[in-house]
Amino acid sequence: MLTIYGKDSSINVRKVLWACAELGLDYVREDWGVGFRSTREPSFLAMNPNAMIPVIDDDGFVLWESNSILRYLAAQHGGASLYPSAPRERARVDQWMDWQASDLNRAWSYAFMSLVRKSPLHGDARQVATSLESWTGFMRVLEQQLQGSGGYVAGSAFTLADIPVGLSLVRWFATPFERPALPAVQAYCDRLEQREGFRKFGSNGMA
Ligand SMILES: N[C@@H](CCC(=O)N[C@@H](CS)C(=O)NCC(=O)O)C(=O)O
Repeated sequence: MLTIYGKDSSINVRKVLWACAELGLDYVREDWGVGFRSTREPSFLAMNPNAMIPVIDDDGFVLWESNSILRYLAAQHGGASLYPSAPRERARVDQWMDWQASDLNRAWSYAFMSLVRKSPLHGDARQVATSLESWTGFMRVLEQQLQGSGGYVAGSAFTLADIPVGLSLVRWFATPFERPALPAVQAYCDRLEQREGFRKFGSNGMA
Protein backbone atom coordinates (compact mmCIF):
# COMPACT_ATOMS: atom_id res chain seq x y z
CA MET A 1 0.00 0.00 0.00
CA LEU A 2 1.37 3.39 -1.02
CA THR A 3 0.25 6.50 0.87
CA ILE A 4 1.10 10.01 -0.31
CA TYR A 5 0.92 12.76 2.29
CA GLY A 6 0.32 16.22 0.85
CA LYS A 7 -2.29 18.43 -0.82
CA ASP A 8 -2.49 18.10 -4.59
CA SER A 9 -2.09 21.84 -5.16
CA SER A 10 1.59 21.54 -4.15
CA ILE A 11 3.99 21.36 -7.10
CA ASN A 12 6.17 18.91 -5.21
CA VAL A 13 3.23 16.62 -4.43
CA ARG A 14 2.14 16.80 -8.08
CA LYS A 15 5.56 15.50 -9.12
CA VAL A 16 4.81 12.34 -7.14
CA LEU A 17 1.24 12.07 -8.46
CA TRP A 18 2.43 12.39 -12.05
CA ALA A 19 5.15 9.76 -11.45
CA CYS A 20 2.52 7.37 -10.05
CA ALA A 21 0.44 7.95 -13.18
CA GLU A 22 3.44 7.09 -15.39
CA LEU A 23 4.14 3.96 -13.33
CA GLY A 24 0.49 2.89 -13.10
CA LEU A 25 0.66 2.85 -9.29
CA ASP A 26 -2.37 2.88 -7.02
CA TYR A 27 -2.17 5.01 -3.91
CA VAL A 28 -4.16 6.80 -1.29
CA ARG A 29 -3.46 10.47 -0.71
CA GLU A 30 -4.07 12.52 2.42
CA ASP A 31 -4.38 16.33 2.41
CA TRP A 32 -1.59 17.86 4.50
CA GLY A 33 0.08 21.27 4.28
CA VAL A 34 -1.07 24.89 4.47
CA GLY A 35 -4.88 25.00 4.30
CA PHE A 36 -5.18 21.38 5.44
CA ARG A 37 -3.70 19.36 8.31
CA SER A 38 -0.62 21.02 9.73
CA THR A 39 2.74 19.46 8.96
CA ARG A 40 3.73 20.55 12.48
CA GLU A 41 1.54 17.84 14.00
CA PRO A 42 3.76 15.38 15.89
CA SER A 43 2.62 12.44 13.76
CA PHE A 44 3.75 14.28 10.61
CA LEU A 45 7.02 15.50 12.12
CA ALA A 46 7.79 11.91 13.03
CA MET A 47 7.75 11.15 9.29
CA ASN A 48 9.46 14.34 8.10
CA PRO A 49 11.15 16.57 10.67
CA ASN A 50 11.35 19.30 7.98
CA ALA A 51 7.54 19.66 8.21
CA MET A 52 7.25 19.58 4.41
CA ILE A 53 5.16 17.76 1.88
CA PRO A 54 5.33 15.41 0.05
CA VAL A 55 6.05 12.36 2.17
CA ILE A 56 5.31 8.79 1.10
CA ASP A 57 4.85 5.59 3.05
CA ASP A 58 5.34 2.60 0.78
CA ASP A 59 4.55 -0.53 2.79
CA GLY A 60 6.27 0.94 5.85
CA PHE A 61 9.12 2.67 3.99
CA VAL A 62 8.80 6.39 4.72
CA LEU A 63 10.54 8.90 2.43
CA TRP A 64 10.53 12.68 1.92
CA GLU A 65 12.12 14.99 -0.69
CA SER A 66 10.13 14.96 -3.91
CA ASN A 67 12.86 14.14 -6.43
CA SER A 68 14.20 11.36 -4.19
CA ILE A 69 10.67 9.98 -4.00
CA LEU A 70 10.49 9.94 -7.81
CA ARG A 71 13.78 8.06 -8.06
CA TYR A 72 12.70 5.57 -5.42
CA LEU A 73 9.31 4.91 -7.00
CA ALA A 74 10.84 4.31 -10.42
CA ALA A 75 13.54 2.03 -9.00
CA GLN A 76 11.14 0.07 -6.78
CA HIS A 77 8.17 -0.18 -9.12
CA GLY A 78 9.49 -1.11 -12.54
CA GLY A 79 10.32 2.31 -13.95
CA ALA A 80 13.58 1.38 -15.69
CA SER A 81 12.73 3.42 -18.76
CA LEU A 82 11.92 6.47 -16.63
CA TYR A 83 15.14 6.15 -14.65
CA PRO A 84 17.72 4.19 -16.65
CA SER A 85 20.34 2.13 -14.82
CA ALA A 86 23.25 2.86 -17.21
CA PRO A 87 25.40 5.35 -15.27
CA ARG A 88 25.65 8.01 -17.99
CA GLU A 89 21.99 7.90 -18.93
CA ARG A 90 21.02 8.01 -15.28
CA ALA A 91 23.38 10.91 -14.60
CA ARG A 92 21.77 12.92 -17.42
CA VAL A 93 18.35 12.43 -15.82
CA ASP A 94 19.75 13.36 -12.39
CA GLN A 95 21.43 16.45 -13.84
CA TRP A 96 18.14 17.94 -15.04
CA MET A 97 16.23 16.94 -11.92
CA ASP A 98 18.85 18.59 -9.72
CA TRP A 99 18.93 21.66 -11.98
CA GLN A 100 15.18 22.07 -11.54
CA ALA A 101 15.28 21.61 -7.78
CA SER A 102 18.18 24.00 -7.27
CA ASP A 103 18.93 26.65 -9.93
CA LEU A 104 15.56 26.92 -11.66
CA ASN A 105 13.54 26.75 -8.44
CA ARG A 106 15.68 29.43 -6.80
CA ALA A 107 15.46 31.69 -9.86
CA TRP A 108 11.67 31.83 -10.14
CA SER A 109 10.90 31.88 -6.45
CA TYR A 110 10.66 35.64 -5.80
CA ALA A 111 8.85 36.57 -9.02
CA PHE A 112 6.38 33.71 -8.74
CA MET A 113 5.55 34.53 -5.11
CA SER A 114 5.04 38.18 -6.06
CA LEU A 115 3.22 37.97 -9.41
CA VAL A 116 1.19 34.78 -9.02
CA ARG A 117 0.79 34.17 -5.30
CA LYS A 118 0.57 37.95 -4.61
CA SER A 119 2.58 37.50 -1.43
CA PRO A 120 2.85 40.76 0.55
CA LEU A 121 6.35 39.67 1.56
CA HIS A 122 7.52 39.71 -2.07
CA GLY A 123 6.69 43.26 -3.16
CA ASP A 124 10.13 44.61 -4.04
CA ALA A 125 10.06 45.49 -7.77
CA ARG A 126 13.83 45.26 -8.14
CA GLN A 127 13.92 41.76 -6.71
CA VAL A 128 11.05 40.76 -8.99
CA ALA A 129 13.02 42.05 -12.00
CA THR A 130 16.18 40.21 -10.90
CA SER A 131 14.23 37.01 -10.40
CA LEU A 132 12.57 37.27 -13.84
CA GLU A 133 15.91 37.92 -15.50
CA SER A 134 17.54 34.95 -13.83
CA TRP A 135 14.53 32.69 -14.54
CA THR A 136 14.54 33.71 -18.21
CA GLY A 137 18.25 32.94 -18.43
CA PHE A 138 17.68 29.40 -17.19
CA MET A 139 14.73 28.96 -19.55
CA ARG A 140 17.01 29.92 -22.44
CA VAL A 141 19.32 27.13 -21.31
CA LEU A 142 16.35 24.76 -21.43
CA GLU A 143 15.42 26.06 -24.90
CA GLN A 144 18.93 25.33 -26.15
CA GLN A 145 18.86 21.82 -24.67
CA LEU A 146 15.47 21.02 -26.19
CA GLN A 147 16.55 22.24 -29.62
CA GLY A 148 19.03 19.37 -29.80
CA SER A 149 17.91 16.73 -27.29
CA GLY A 150 15.53 14.76 -29.49
CA GLY A 151 12.28 15.65 -27.76
CA TYR A 152 12.67 15.43 -24.00
CA VAL A 153 14.91 17.13 -21.52
CA ALA A 154 17.36 14.26 -21.00
CA GLY A 155 17.21 12.87 -24.55
CA SER A 156 14.82 11.33 -27.02
CA ALA A 157 12.73 9.44 -24.45
CA PHE A 158 10.48 10.66 -21.64
CA THR A 159 12.18 10.21 -18.25
CA LEU A 160 11.73 11.21 -14.62
CA ALA A 161 13.48 14.50 -15.40
CA ASP A 162 10.55 15.62 -17.54
CA ILE A 163 8.27 15.57 -14.50
CA PRO A 164 9.87 18.36 -12.42
CA VAL A 165 10.89 20.28 -15.54
CA GLY A 166 7.41 19.92 -17.08
CA LEU A 167 5.71 21.14 -13.92
CA SER A 168 8.09 24.09 -13.87
CA LEU A 169 6.89 25.09 -17.34
CA VAL A 170 3.39 25.50 -15.96
CA ARG A 171 4.73 28.19 -13.63
CA TRP A 172 6.61 29.84 -16.46
CA PHE A 173 3.45 30.14 -18.57
CA ALA A 174 1.24 31.09 -15.59
CA THR A 175 3.36 34.07 -14.53
CA PRO A 176 2.19 37.35 -16.07
CA PHE A 177 5.20 39.03 -17.66
CA GLU A 178 6.64 39.50 -21.12
CA ARG A 179 8.15 36.13 -21.86
CA PRO A 180 10.54 35.73 -24.78
CA ALA A 181 9.41 33.27 -27.48
CA LEU A 182 11.01 29.89 -26.77
CA PRO A 183 9.74 27.65 -29.58
CA ALA A 184 11.39 24.41 -28.47
CA VAL A 185 10.04 24.90 -24.94
CA GLN A 186 6.57 25.50 -26.37
CA ALA A 187 6.80 22.37 -28.56
CA TYR A 188 8.00 20.38 -25.53
CA CYS A 189 5.00 21.58 -23.54
CA ASP A 190 2.69 20.47 -26.36
CA ARG A 191 4.44 17.06 -26.36
CA LEU A 192 3.95 16.67 -22.59
CA GLU A 193 0.30 17.56 -23.05
CA GLN A 194 -0.15 14.17 -24.72
CA ARG A 195 0.53 12.42 -21.39
CA GLU A 196 -2.35 11.77 -19.07
CA GLY A 197 -0.19 12.41 -15.99
CA PHE A 198 0.65 15.91 -17.20
CA ARG A 199 -2.93 16.69 -18.14
CA LYS A 200 -4.14 15.58 -14.68
CA PHE A 201 -1.42 17.05 -12.49
CA GLY A 202 0.39 19.64 -14.61
CA SER A 203 -1.76 21.45 -17.11
CA ASN A 204 -4.91 21.36 -14.98
CA GLY A 205 -4.87 25.03 -14.09
CA MET A 206 -2.89 24.70 -10.87
CA ALA A 207 0.42 26.51 -10.74
N1 LIG B 1 12.65 20.13 -1.23
C1 LIG B 1 11.31 19.74 -0.87
C2 LIG B 1 10.45 20.98 -0.83
C3 LIG B 1 9.06 20.64 -0.37
C4 LIG B 1 8.20 21.89 -0.22
O1 LIG B 1 8.66 23.04 -0.41
N2 LIG B 1 6.94 21.67 0.10
C5 LIG B 1 6.02 22.76 0.37
C6 LIG B 1 4.80 22.66 -0.54
S1 LIG B 1 5.24 22.75 -2.26
C7 LIG B 1 5.56 22.66 1.81
O2 LIG B 1 5.67 21.61 2.43
N3 LIG B 1 5.03 23.76 2.35
C8 LIG B 1 4.56 23.74 3.73
C9 LIG B 1 3.11 23.38 3.87
O3 LIG B 1 2.36 23.33 2.87
O4 LIG B 1 2.72 23.14 5.02
C10 LIG B 1 10.78 18.71 -1.86
O5 LIG B 1 11.12 18.82 -3.05
O6 LIG B 1 10.06 17.78 -1.46
